[in-house]
Amino acid sequence: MKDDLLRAIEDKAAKVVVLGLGYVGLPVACLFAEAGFPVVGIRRSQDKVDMINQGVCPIEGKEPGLAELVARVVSEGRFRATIEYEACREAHVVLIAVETPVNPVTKKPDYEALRGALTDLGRNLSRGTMVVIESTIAPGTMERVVKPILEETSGLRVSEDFYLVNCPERVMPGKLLANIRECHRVVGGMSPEATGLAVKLYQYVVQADLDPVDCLTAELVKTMENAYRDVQIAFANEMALLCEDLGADVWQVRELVNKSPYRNMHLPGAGVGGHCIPKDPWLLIANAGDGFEPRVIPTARAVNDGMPLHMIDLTVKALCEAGIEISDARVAVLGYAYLENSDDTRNSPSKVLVARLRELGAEVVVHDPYVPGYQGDLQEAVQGRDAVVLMVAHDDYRALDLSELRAQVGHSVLIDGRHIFSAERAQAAGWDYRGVGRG
Ligand code: SAJ
Repeated sequence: MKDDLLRAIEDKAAKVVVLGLGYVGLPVACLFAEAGFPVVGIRRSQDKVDMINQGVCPIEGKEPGLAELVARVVSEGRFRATIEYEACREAHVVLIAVETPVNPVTKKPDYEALRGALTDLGRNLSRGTMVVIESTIAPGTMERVVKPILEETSGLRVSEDFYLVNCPERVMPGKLLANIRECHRVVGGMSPEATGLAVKLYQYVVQADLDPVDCLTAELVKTMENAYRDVQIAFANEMALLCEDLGADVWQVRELVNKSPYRNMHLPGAGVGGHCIPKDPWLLIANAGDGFEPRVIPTARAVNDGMPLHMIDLTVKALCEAGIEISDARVAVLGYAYLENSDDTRNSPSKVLVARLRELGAEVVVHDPYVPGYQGDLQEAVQGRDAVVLMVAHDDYRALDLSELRAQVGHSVLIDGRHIFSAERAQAAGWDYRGVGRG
């Protein structure tokens, strides 16, 4: 079994099927097709499948090279999409790249999409196939969820009849293709044979390290690397709140702290959004038993989730000092994406801020040069406003003429959630400037 698969991989004859053609699955499918493998992508929505089969990339936003690559591999007949799982029957390799969100209330993994993909695959799984989970999953999921579903629905035994591997993706919006090619990856097989076969396969698209490990280690690496970042950001945010309380400037303190060797204090800000940092810490601790009490991870999440609400506090306080009740205020929010110079709004802190401002009765206008629906004229957006709240460090906002902007607004409250304006310059331009981390 192993020799057949190894030969198929080495000859690039291995039929590769990718389940889930989103921002993870589509790029990796195209890269394997570009490498010379015959690739079939499976996605549940027929309209997206039709788009792809016409050589059109359904992913929004700036993804250098992706649209061209989709068009090329489709036109060369190396890649096609379908909604039919039967394509898995002839597959040598099946990559699974479906979403794995966490329940917003329980913070437990929501594996509905993963279970669905595994069940449909299991019914079409042939002996000798290698199954690779690229989705981010809680440590222990391969053993407790993936393996049982595949064995039960296929009647096959893992490591005897088919190979099973966890090879977590490290994609980033805006760098989907580059990250797949250039980021190191862990390759965690259910057996050393599986790990070896997966390393052999991924060498055709990954130009960085492919580190062979076991499944649990692979699951831990991916979720821990993002939890690490979340905790680092939470520390910076807590220091911002401390400096505000003590009347100091966290930005000056941070710069000097980072002059100390081996320090890398992250950036405080208006909140932590995106498709992975807010989610992966919860996946990391999801399967921990009673013997483990998570404290740092939940606390860091609470600190970061609290930052949009802190922006509300800064805004309400400043307006109150100007004699304006929040329920009567007219507020302009600059930035709706979760990240600078991006159109991605997943888990954006701005969503929390805007909803809360409206709950408090404020009349809110949102502007964002990247997000469809919010791209109007900035000067108009701030016209007559009592407060301007900066949530995202888009380059467009960094370049703003604060004097010109001041002339547009009614009252002069400016809340800087990303430290992109100089307090001195803002005050010189007539703004009542308040910034995260500036007491
Ligand atoms: N943020 C801060 N302070 C910081 C850094 C980020 O408040 O110092 C905020 C951002 O504004 C954003 C959120 O956190 O709202 C996430 O920002 P991010 O830079 O982590 O960007 P992401 O979410 O795209 O994270 C991805 C992750 N990559 C993968 O999952 C493969 C993350 O692991 C990377 O570290 C990150 O990109 C990166 O380094 O750019």
